[in-house]
Amino acid sequence: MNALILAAVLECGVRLTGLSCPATTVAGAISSTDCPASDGTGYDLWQFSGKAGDTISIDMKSSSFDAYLILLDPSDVPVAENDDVSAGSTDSRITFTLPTAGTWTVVANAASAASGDYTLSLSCPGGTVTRRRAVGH
Ligand SMILES: [Ca+2]
Repeated sequence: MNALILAAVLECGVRLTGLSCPATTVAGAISSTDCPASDGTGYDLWQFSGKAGDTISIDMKSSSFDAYLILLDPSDVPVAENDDVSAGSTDSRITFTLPTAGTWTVVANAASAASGDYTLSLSCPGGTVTRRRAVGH
């Protein structure tokens, strides 16, 4: 779906938990019983807690359907979306630097009406070591 039609999504979507930093992979399924978006595509909403300044990566993979990802900020405003990670793949990836801490939501979606299993991975800066790049001013 396009992020422009998210209003209907947020009205009926249950927020799933299980994604967390520094790295998690969850399994899910888009089914015909999901609350559909207005374009007929199914989706799941996955929450995670993010820290300001973290550059996170989200990967959605499916062998059953064409994956589509949207990232919502803590106010449910779409801030990033991706259909295909590369020309040769229908999987999706978002890499994004979180400007604020809070509860972010991943919309795991299909690019067109379809159903099937998928995996969703979250990767955040790991460990307790703070890495800072020196800046020249
Ligand atoms: Ca795709």
